[in-house]
Amino acid sequence: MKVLLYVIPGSHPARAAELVLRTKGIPYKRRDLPPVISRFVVHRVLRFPGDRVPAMKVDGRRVQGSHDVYRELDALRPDPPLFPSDPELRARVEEAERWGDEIFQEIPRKISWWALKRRKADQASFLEGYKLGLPTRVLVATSPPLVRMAMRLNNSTDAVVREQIASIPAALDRVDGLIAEGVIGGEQPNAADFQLATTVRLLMAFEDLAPAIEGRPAGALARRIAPDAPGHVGPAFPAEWLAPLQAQAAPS
Ligand SMILES: N[C@@H](CCC(=O)N[C@@H](CS)C(=O)NCC(=O)O)C(=O)O
Repeated sequence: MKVLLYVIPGSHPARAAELVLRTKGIPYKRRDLPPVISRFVVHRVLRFPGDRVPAMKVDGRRVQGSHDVYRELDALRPDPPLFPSDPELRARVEEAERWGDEIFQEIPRKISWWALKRRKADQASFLEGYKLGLPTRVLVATSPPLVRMAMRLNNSTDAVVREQIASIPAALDRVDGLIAEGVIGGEQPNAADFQLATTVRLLMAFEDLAPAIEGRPAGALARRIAPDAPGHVGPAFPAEWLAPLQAQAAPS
């Protein structure tokens, strides 16, 4: 069986797909693509139905999007399973996974382009370990048009980024709640663990956000599931945008 996984550097759902492949012990090859250009390559050149990563070929068969990738990998190698056998718990895991896929994932996606535009040198930290065919310093030096385009494609406006940051405390509460209820955080990670922990892990790459996450169950889970995530972004956001996080972190 030949598995090819298409990713872009720093992509949290792509990282999650890779972690699932490793957990299941499925041999795979990774193909690294530059962001934005990846959309054209994935859809037009590689002929996937959509234009995003994770995208995967299994013996030439195309599977795209974390939802479908997880289920494909679970069918290919059922052990260890990505979903609990108890139907009620499975439904809760699937609900958490869907929230991660559709809502929670968007937070770091939208804020990262905004921050990396302002902290150009930090882009290099996301490229570690990826092969894009050009030296990192060349990729970083030539990044501005790509970053501007990524901001447009992801709607990373000031207002949206501020709103996304303000939504982080409630999102982390939800992750902590899922851990407390035993939906995620068990000994054997399930689909929602991979989906949510990789998003929390990417948020922890931001110096502005890490203090509000470290020390929470969500932070510990993220470090356990995705210990070696690349990326580091120094202070980037205006203090007033971060106020909702500080309000929550402060002792009552
Ligand atoms: N919810 C989808 C999201 C896929 C997605 O948006 N992937 C991003 C990377 S995190 C992408 O392909 N972006 C291309 C780009 O920004 O140019 C999933 O988990 O599969």
